[in-house]
Amino acid sequence: MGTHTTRREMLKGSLALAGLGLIGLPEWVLPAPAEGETVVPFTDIPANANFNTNGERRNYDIRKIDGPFTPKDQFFTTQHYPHPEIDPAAFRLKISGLVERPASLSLDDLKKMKNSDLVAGFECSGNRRPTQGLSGNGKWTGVPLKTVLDAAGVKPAAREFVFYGADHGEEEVEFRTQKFKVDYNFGRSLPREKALSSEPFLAHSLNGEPLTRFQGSPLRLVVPGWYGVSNVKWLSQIHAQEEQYMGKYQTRWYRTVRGEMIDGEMRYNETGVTHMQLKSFIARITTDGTRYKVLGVVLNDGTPLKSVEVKIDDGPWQAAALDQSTKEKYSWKLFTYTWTGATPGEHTLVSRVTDTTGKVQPTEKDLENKKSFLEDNSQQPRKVMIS
Ligand SMILES: Nc1nc2c(c(=O)[nH]1)N[C@H]1C(S)=C(S)[C@@H](COP(=O)(O)O)O[C@H]1N2
Ligand SMILES: [Mo]
Repeated sequence: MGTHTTRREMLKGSLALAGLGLIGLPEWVLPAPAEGETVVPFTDIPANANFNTNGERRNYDIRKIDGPFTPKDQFFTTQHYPHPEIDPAAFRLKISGLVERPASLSLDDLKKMKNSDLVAGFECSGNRRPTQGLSGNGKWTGVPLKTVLDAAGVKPAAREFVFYGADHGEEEVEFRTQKFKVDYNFGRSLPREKALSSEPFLAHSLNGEPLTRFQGSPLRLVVPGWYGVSNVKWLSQIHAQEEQYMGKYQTRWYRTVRGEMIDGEMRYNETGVTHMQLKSFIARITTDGTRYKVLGVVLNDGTPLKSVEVKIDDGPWQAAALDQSTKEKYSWKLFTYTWTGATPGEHTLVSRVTDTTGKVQPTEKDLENKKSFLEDNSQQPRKVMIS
């Protein structure tokens, strides 16, 4: 089957007609599998692979993407301690430290401030092959962090803002040759410049409904364009301080160890996990028996994209189309590609994304000097069997 058949098929629909001649417009618009279509299994995932889509640790089965937003009961969940249960009526967000007016805010206090919506997708920095299921996209409702901090009056000496979750557990903290057992809260921090920018957001709702316990009810931080770990769930306190915050989940657990060539010297560097690295992956391939539809996901820090491409076996890179339903700056972006002329046998498909600064998604080989597994944004080849 060649391009001609596809053209003729396209002409049958007025939707397709409207798109003719406009390069980059998808030939099919909605990511939901159409009636009569089946998902083509990936042969690089064992049939009995555990996608772990239930329970306290949950993946999102990306093969089920059926629109721009991840449904609340399918959004992935991951955390270090058990999900705490917080009564929204008794909930208070404490604002403490280097502020003029320390506060204790109820959910109603926050809802009375000027609320807005934020579309933001994110992945866990540990998200990787084969399932890529620690990723999702949501429409969050709440208050910009800056609104709350401005109301509290941040003092000039405040350099660092620490965000504590209500979840906690016993931890052994090491200092040189000593070890202390302490009751530890999940905590993350943002530097002053980031905290007081217009972007970080305090969300009480996901896709128009109150946050579920899994997603951090009743309130979480969302730092658009940053890896999931920044998005502190069950947020209970914001503390402004002068010193750098060195908590476990800030400086130790979430860091990347990589060798980098700097002026001809190999330097081993350890950096904190912050903004998302440019990434794309194929989420699902479906067929109606003749043509094959490839659906994929792009995640990054909000830098505009130049292109997404798909390569089949040793063929050339071919342009994929960005779906128009995921255009917001911090949304994940869905892309589509129609694969015609698939021959029987096993095939390898891979996607790569390029942004407008010229950054190209790296291959696995390009990342060989990255020793720790977080921030794996490498191109992911996917195998399918065509019968
Ligand atoms: N309070 C709290 N917030 C947390 C975590 C946690 O362990 N405790 N885990 C972080 C990590 S590592 C990720 S990837 C995201 C996951 O968010 P989700 O469960 O809503 O998908 O939450 C972040 N926020
Ligand atoms: Mo994470």
